[in-house]
Amino acid sequence: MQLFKAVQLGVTLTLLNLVHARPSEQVASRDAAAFCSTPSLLPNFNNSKLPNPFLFDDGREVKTAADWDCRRAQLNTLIQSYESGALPGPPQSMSVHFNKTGNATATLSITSHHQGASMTFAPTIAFPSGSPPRGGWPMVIAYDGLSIPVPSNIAVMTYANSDMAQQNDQSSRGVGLFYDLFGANASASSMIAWTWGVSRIIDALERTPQAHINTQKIAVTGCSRNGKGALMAGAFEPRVALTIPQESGSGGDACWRLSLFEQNEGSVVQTATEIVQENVWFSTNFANYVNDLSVLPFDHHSLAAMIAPRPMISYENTDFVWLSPLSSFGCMSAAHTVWEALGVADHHGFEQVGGHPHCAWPDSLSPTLNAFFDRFLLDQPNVNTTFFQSNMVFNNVTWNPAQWIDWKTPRLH
Ligand code: MCU
Repeated sequence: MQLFKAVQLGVTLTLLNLVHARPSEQVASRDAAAFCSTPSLLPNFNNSKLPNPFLFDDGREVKTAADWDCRRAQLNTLIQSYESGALPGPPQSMSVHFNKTGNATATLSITSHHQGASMTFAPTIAFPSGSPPRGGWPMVIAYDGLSIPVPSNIAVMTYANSDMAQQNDQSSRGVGLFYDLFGANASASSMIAWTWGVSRIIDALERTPQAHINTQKIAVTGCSRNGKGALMAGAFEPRVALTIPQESGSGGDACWRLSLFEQNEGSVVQTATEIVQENVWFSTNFANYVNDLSVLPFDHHSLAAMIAPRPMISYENTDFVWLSPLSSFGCMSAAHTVWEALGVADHHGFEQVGGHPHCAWPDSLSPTLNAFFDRFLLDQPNVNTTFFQSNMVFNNVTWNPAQWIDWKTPRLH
């Protein structure tokens, strides 16, 4: 665990050309496409509070659920441009081999070919025992291994995301299988490169019926740095049915602006200025904005809200100040307004407790997790999933929603 890792000094931040990204969401008509389009950068944007998720870039209000689909498409473009780097589409061609390696284990070997380059990654699957339900097994994709308990009737895929895009330190920039395919100078940060891999896994499973995985019932999880990644995958890949970031902290379910506030109030938390020096989770371009967060036309409440109305529950640990616990609580409170607006507040959960090591699972949280699995992966629609609570005593820092959230939650349904 490197939670208290010292800030690395003297790192040169290379400023690359701005990316020109496109939304991956499908837009119904040409009119809708124009309505949802956005410049990739908004040079006049300035807001020290959390940006109102219910405003389009030109100031129009988000009024319907369809409007939210458009707003999501705008956020998709903006977040790629400012923060994550560009998320490519599928490769020119892909071949898939499903290999049973034991009674209840298999590998899904995925080879991508793109512009003369090729690359293979092969996540493993552990299957439940017995025969699959109609439609196939639900499945959890676990970034770099599992750190939450998963019910025995859900398959678990282990996805070696750190092989897809390394995340050791600054020397990991452009290193990993993703960059073997797209080139070391691809603007994609490691986190969006991992997202690309999740999308290819789902593509591969969609064309591999003999794997008996239900591609409508796929969850993504990871802890800490991998929790940041799980959140981004849920935000950018609409086929992810359930997103479960665990102790993702700053860069995950925390907001940049709130983490800076928490630091200014005297806590030693991870901030955007630190994170771009520590690792390659975000694009080189993001370093252009970390010293004046007001210019970001989104924050991570917007990233999380891209998941809405699909379900998400995030878990945080109050014992580790570095995770910026107030920021996560405030950020998810702000994101929650979008699920509320869409009439599905119980699709968004947040639990923040202490008393356990980083990325260890306290049994006390299992009922909330099982409820999300039961309802959204195991077809039990009536299970209660209203969970939103924090045990945090925010020391000297005060969470004052009115200071950060200046919007009224509309009704979009
Ligand atoms: C919470 O995730 C990260 C954190 O952002 C880093 O600053 C720290 O070095 O590592 C954490 C982590 O991934 O721990 C396993």
